Amino acid sequence: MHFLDNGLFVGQFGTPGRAAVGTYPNNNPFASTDYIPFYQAVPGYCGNAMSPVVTKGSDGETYLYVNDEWGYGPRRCKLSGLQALREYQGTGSLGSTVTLADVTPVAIIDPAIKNGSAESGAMSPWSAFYITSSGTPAATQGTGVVSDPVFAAHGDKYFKFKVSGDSTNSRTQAGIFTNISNIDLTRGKSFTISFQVRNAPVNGMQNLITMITSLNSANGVISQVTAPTSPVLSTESWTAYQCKLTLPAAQPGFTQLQVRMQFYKDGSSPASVYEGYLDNIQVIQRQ
Ligand SMILES: [Ca+2]
Repeated sequence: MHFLDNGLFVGQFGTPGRAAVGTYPNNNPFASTDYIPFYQAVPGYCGNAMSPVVTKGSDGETYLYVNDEWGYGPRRCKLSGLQALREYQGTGSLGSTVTLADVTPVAIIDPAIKNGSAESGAMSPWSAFYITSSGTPAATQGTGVVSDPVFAAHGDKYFKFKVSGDSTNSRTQAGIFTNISNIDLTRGKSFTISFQVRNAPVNGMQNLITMITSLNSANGVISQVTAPTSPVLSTESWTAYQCKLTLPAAQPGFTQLQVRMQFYKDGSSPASVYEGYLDNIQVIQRQ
């Protein structure tokens, strides 16, 4: 069975074991004579599946890879047409006409949109920025894209953030941002942001701030929301992190959305250069 993230039942597939192999000849599933048919490979049938992984294919379809303790090992199920699912929502008083609006979640950043996985090999459409508490620019400013298929969390490339410390031993920051226009806020003011993050083994960052800002036509800030909790920065491996940011209801003069990912290090030394790594940024707009 599969569901939308709001709990709505979408569909089900598969073959029950008994339907797959017919009735138990001895009416005893634990007798060896009844046990044997389970070792046949039956389409749609997996027994005791414990490690499902869902992924999106290059054809846009959704695939489920799942183990099968009973039979023939891992298998793949294709969930055809999931990308065509739409959610419609509307409100109205009893007896009135309710007009439904499409509120299907919209991907606005992912590996194929806005270079969310750095796979283009360049920063665009992201821009790097650096901030120090003292206001004196950091001597080293070296954020960019690194190609290393072995190290990258997704694909072959990742974003590497690099900045030297603040001249007064306070906070230094290195971040990237991108501005996105053509966002229809009637489709939702909440944004689910997911990414994979990793810290440098020596002179790592302290943490990462995730920020969504709505802007007007003069690039003035209408509102700004940041992640409520901080991701774990591990030097040993990539950590997958997800948060949901919701803009306030009133968005007067809204023209574009800014997504910002910002590493920082407190108590930094101007003699040190700090590094952190980011990959597989995905932002989904939703109700
Ligand atoms: Ca990548």
